[in-house]
Amino acid sequence: MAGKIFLNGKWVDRADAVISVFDHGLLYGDGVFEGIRSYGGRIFRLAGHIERLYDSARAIRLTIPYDPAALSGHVKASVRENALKDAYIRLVVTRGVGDLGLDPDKCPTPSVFIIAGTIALYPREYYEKGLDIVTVPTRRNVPEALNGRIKSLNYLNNILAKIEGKLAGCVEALMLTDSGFVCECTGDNIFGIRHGRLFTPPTYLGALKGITRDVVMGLAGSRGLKVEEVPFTRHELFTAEEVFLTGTAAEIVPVTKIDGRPIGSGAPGVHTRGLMAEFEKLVHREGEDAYAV
Ligand code: PXG
Repeated sequence: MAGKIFLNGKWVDRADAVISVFDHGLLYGDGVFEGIRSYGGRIFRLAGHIERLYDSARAIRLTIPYDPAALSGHVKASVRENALKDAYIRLVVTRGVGDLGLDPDKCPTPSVFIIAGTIALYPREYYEKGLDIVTVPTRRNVPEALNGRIKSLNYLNNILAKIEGKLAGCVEALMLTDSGFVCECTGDNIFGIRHGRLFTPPTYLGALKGITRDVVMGLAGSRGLKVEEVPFTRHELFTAEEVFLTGTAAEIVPVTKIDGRPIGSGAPGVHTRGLMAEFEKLVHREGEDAYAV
């Protein structure tokens, strides 16, 4: 086949992978997406990502013009087309081309594209020493305005927080809810550990229901940790024994300082390191083989 990027049913070269300036994904951020990884040619939690994409689309009344099985097939093909083993896959569905008004009903055909590339891994140092993060002034969108469970193309809320975090010299930023509870980071979920409890904000506060978050909650039991989804404030993080972030790109990354307060001993904790090791094993054991057709 000629190309490497899936665009509306065709495989095209990078240079030909172009979208109209009238696409509402660009004009209004009207669309949904997933960031997916493959390890050794196996796509990790593909079914979970596909399900979340269809849920996001349903919530914004966007009809994806493929059934989930066909779309999963195209995601697998994107890995093969690019002869990749360890890949980062971006799957995007936009409202499609319309006019210069908001009305989504003027967009007859959604645009669908899949980019499979190599993953830019975070520096090793982040995993060995842990991240220093900061709470930023920009609050997470209130779910009543734009539910964080919808993985939409509207990332300006997160980008503003990212800018503020970087201005403060940090690679990740902690976002609070409107009422001051811990919500999540700009592209990662957050967890704390204390007295055998693993706690993370409930998604109803506006956090994304992360795929990696779900995996970690599943692994916690084997380490004797009791999982709790509860609202909490920064104080619970400052006084936690361990804190870490989860995301498809970051996987599990320890946090060792928040707003100038060292977390626990100031080094990645025993449970965090244990979960990182379990996660590493799991991603190589599980996953749908992109090359089995
Ligand atoms: N919260 C938010 C707001 C996210 O965007 C996660 C949590 C983690 O979810 P998963 O399902 O990946 O465990 C995300 C992840 C990036 C990047 O470059 C990350 C995400 C999206 C786009 C880019 O780090 N989403």
